[in-house]
Order: sequence, then C-alpha cells, then structure tokens
Amino acid sequence: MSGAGTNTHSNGAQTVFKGALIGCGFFSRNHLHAWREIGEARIVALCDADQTRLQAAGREFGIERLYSDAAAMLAAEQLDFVDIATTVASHKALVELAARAKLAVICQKPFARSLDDARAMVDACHEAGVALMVHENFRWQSAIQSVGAALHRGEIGEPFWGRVSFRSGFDVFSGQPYLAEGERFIVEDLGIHVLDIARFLFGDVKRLYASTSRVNPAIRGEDVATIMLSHEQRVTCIVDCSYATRLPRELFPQTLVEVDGSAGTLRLFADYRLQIHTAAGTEMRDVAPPPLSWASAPWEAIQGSVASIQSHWIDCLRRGVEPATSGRDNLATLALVEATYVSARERRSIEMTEMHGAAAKEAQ
Ligand code: NAD
Ligand code: 89V
Repeated sequence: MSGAGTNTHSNGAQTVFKGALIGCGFFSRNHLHAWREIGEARIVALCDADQTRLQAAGREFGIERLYSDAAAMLAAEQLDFVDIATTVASHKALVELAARAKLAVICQKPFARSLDDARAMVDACHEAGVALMVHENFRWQSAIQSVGAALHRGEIGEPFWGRVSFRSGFDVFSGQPYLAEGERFIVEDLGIHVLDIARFLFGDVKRLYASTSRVNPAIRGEDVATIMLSHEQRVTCIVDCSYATRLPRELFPQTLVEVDGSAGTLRLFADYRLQIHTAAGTEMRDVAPPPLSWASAPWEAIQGSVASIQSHWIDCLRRGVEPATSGRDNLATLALVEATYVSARERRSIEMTEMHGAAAKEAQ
C-alpha cells in the first residue's frame, strides 16, 4: 500500500487513511456517509465522469477536490486507498489503474463481468502488493453476523440444512434504472449477495443446481432464481431470490434464514427476530441494525452493513491483514453466480471444479 497520503502518530502508527471515491451515483451516498463516521478514514477527493453528480456529491459532503478523470485524480492526490462505487463495466479498468498506482482498493459488487476478468484483477493487485476488498456488504448486516456467530458457537449443533431467502416486490428500478436493462438481473445483482451469505454461513460449495425465470415483462433479465447448493461441509442449502413477489407486507431488503442443525434449529424471521430452538428451550433475539443518524427507510440494514464493511477495511489496512471479502475470496462467490447461469441455461447440475479451473483452485 502506498503510504504517501498518511498521517502518523509519533510511534509510527497511522491515524488517518486518506481515500478517494470514484463514482458519485445512487449508492455512493451510503459509502460517503459511512466514511464520515469512521474517525480513521477521510475521503479527500471525488471522481465522476458526470459533472452534475460530481458537483452534487462534493457540495453534499464538503469535498472540494473533484475530478472527472480517475487517472488524473490518482496522479494528483496523495492517497492511501481508492473506493470504486461505479457499475461493473468500469471495474476492471479502475481496479487495474489503482494497482498500477500502488493504491489499496475497494471495488463494489458485482466485482467483474466474468471470472477471467476477476482473476486478472486479483492478480494485478497481488502483483502490485496492494490490498483489494470487494464491497460485498450483505454478510456484514447485523442480523447475518448474528446468525453466523450463533452457528460458529455451535448453538444448534452441526448444521445440515439451510435456506437463505430474499423475496420482494420492491421497485429497485427507480433508483437503479440500469438493473432493468441488462441481459442478467437478479442473480448478478442480488443473488450474488445471497450466495455470498450462504458461503459465509456454510462454507464453500461442491455442486449447484439452479433454475431462473423472468416474471416482470418490463425488464430484460431474470427476476426469480432458485438455487440448490451442496456445500463441502455436507450442508444442503436453498438460495432463493425474487423481485416478483407481492407479499402482504413488503420486507425489502431483508434476507431471511433457516438452518436445521443436529441439536436444534435457527430461524431469522422478518423484522430481524432471530429464534434459536434447542432441547433447552426457545429463545428470541432482536438482531436489528444499529441506528444510524443518516439511515433512510427501508435501507437501514444495508446502510449498517456499509458502515461495518468500511470499518473492517480500515481495521484490515491498519493491521495489514486480508479483508474477509477480499478479491480472492470473492472469486468463489462469483463462480457461484456464473455456475447459476450455466446450470439454469443448460438444465444440469454443475460441479464447482468446472467453474474454478486451475486459477481459482490456487486461490482456495
Ligand atoms: P450509478 O449508475 O447510480 O452510479 C455510478 C456512477 O459512476 C455514475 O455517476 C457514473 O457517471 C460513474 N462512473 C462510471 N464509470 C466511471 C468512470 N470510469 N470514471 C468516473 N465515473 C464513472 O450506480 P449505483 O446504483 O450507484 O451502483 C454502483 C455500484 O454499486 C454497482 O456496481 C451496484 O451493483 C452497486 N450497488 C451495491 C449495493 C450494495 O448494497 N452493495 C447497492 C446498490 C448498488
Ligand atoms: O445491493 C444491491 O446491489 C442493490 C439492491 C439491494 C437494490 O439489489 O442493487
């Protein structure tokens, strides 16, 4: 990591990590609010190719150093890291630009359009010796972290079955119109989070079978997906997601979880209520996201996860350790996305070794 932009204590420990954000669109507001809450981080410059968005973000967050070209910004600024919040088409070029500038880099999901691109991006950062984290924030939600901690403590024994479910009729297209236009939709945009949660809870996957469909005629891609995962640790898990589901009460953006274990069951119900049932009894816990001054309904859980993943990034930079959702880690999540599309298209189950190939095997 470049130390050019750093402030240090007299004992040499770094106090503030200076960053620049590229992409001042819809979701960047959450990054920028969260950075403001982290004392050890400061966003000193912004970049967007769109002047109106760039100026608006600069005004809203009091950031004066504004650029329409990312290369010019990296050449002019003294930085410790760069935070890429653009859509996927620009990720490879921008991650490789940051690597050439020897800057640690965060990249929004979906990390890359293809596994080959993702591997090239991971390699570029590895060869440059810079840290790389994918902003894969869903596993950082307070409720999902609580589920993971309960499983890790063995509260329900050995898990053998799971379901991670996201079903909604929320209009995501008004905030993110590009989601209606792509050939791929729910698996690449949202399923990627749910598959990553399944990996976080149950470990890596051996085999997968998926079916997808499109219900909403106004969009191009699929908006419903059902995926069965056989995990290496013998858990069978159903990942299901839908943006075509009209419920009596809209739950966006809640992910619900069910796990059966050898000694009990775990259920993450709506409204962030976590039930643990064992022979000792049934307990209900409140695992709602912590309140944030800048939170806006219904996004609170996602906004909380943005604050958590960004704090994790600064903690990893300070300690010089690999982030939980590093680029390397994300290759396995992206492989599940890719395998889902292949399985649905070819109507067959996919051995994950087919997707990984030699390069991903090395990363495991
Ligand atoms: P957006 O289109 O609203 O904003 C992207 C911005 O990036 C635009 O203003 C565009 O002008 C700018 N841009 C693109 N390429 C650029 C380049 N090369 N140089 C400078 N500026 C460039 O998109 P969004 O809805 O904010 O989504 C951004 C990313 O965040 C997407 O990858 C999306 O999947 C992801 N996202 C993640 C979450 C989450 O919870 N993790 C939620 C929403 C969106
Ligand atoms: O998280 C995301 O990537 C978003 C949303 C939750 C709306 O699907 O696109």
